[in-house]
Amino acid sequence: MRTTVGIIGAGPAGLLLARLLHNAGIDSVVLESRDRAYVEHRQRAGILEQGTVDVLRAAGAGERMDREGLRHDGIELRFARTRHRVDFPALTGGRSVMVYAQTEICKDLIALRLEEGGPLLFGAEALAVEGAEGDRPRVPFRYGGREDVLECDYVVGCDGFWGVARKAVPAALSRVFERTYPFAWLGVLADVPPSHDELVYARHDRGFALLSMRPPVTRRHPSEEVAALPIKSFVSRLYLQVPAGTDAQEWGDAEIWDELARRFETADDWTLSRGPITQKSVTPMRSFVHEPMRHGRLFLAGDAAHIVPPTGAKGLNLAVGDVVTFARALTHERRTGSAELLDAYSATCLRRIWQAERFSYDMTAMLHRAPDATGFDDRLQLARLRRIASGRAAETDLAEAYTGFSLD
Ligand code: RFL
Ligand code: PHB
Repeated sequence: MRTTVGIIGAGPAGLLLARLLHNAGIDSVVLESRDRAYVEHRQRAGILEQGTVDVLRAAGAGERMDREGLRHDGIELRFARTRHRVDFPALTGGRSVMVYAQTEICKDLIALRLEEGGPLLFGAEALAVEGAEGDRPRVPFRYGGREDVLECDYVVGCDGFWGVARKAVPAALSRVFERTYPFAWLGVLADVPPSHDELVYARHDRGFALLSMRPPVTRRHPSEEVAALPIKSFVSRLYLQVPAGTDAQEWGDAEIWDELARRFETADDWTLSRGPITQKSVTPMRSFVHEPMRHGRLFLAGDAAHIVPPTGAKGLNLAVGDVVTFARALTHERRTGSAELLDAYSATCLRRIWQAERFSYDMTAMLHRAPDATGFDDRLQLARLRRIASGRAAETDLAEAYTGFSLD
């Protein structure tokens, strides 16, 4: 099999890249090791930066997002039983974010890709990337019990943190910058209207908690007589800081709600609405950057090259930034014959990535309680939060970083 751009992985990075290349008239093949249902239902990100929203719209993949997504103009910081709202448009000259789940972006992009005729192969596992230093990199892969080879002009590794692409960069040329954290997030989905209309990031002596949501799902009424009346079911997405290595099944549903209620408690009459928990999972926290993001004709994009702890809601947005940068660079090369943007790919992406690493680390450190935290650490966290709540400079820094750094 032969193509211009071989894309490994059909997460948001690989799927969006295939769409951007298609729009630019460049052919590609996407190899995805899992099946379609798995990719469409893997619960992950929920917050899109303004720039990500603009890119999806311009790519012709924003129609359902614009219909169903929720525009959010702020977040709430909660600490010492007080609440502080950060107003994004007022602090950033009009920017906001969108609540629209990663699962839905993947569904939209998969549908578009299949409509335009693919190729997008599910159940196709890339085994390696070979010949990245030469003109014809190759990706051997296993599909339907057989082994085949994808021959390409370029390979983009969009295969996430556990993929094979990064391993094709020789160890002598790789530099890894990494931090792991002694805590994780227990995440739940619950069939209950969110208890607040914006996200709540809570710092508490017992640990961090986050209240988020998914856009309401519209279902038909089960009874025939009222079938014409659609029912809106509301979905809350909630997270609790737990020790690293926690098994989600150790936590009973009532215990989760009790702990969330404690950590979100305020001095006013705010209350947490409870409902049936439909999904539970634990996410480890990590900061990770692999430099460089290019080796010859192999380019790394998204989680394959970098990971941020989810406190800054940046992972998916970084993946989008990388593939936009690659698609622009390749289009430029096709139009002008100049490889200057492809040559600058790694440095261009890394500037933005390190800003997001910095922000995600700061948010994590400000809001989580480390197991060995002292009273001094607690006081510093509160001082940081109070500085944001009472000073426009610190608050603007948060609002600018949360709504996203420019892609240019
Ligand atoms: P993905 O989504 O991991 O996709 C990689 C794909 O590659 C496939 N693959 C292979 N295919 C073929 N051959 C192989 N050898 C392969 N090896 C792997 C995999 O099956 C998979 O389909 O990476 P991508 O596309 O770079 O996207 C990155 C995002 O998924 C990730 O950064 C975000 O989900 C992070 N994240 C968040 N990001 C945000 O911007 N906003 C958020 O609010 C946010 N919240 C989150 C998050 C991540 C979380 N978890 C679970 C890590 C919340 C959580 C809880
Ligand atoms: C989510 O809704 O899944 C979410 C929101 C904000 C974050 C992380 C995850 O910082």
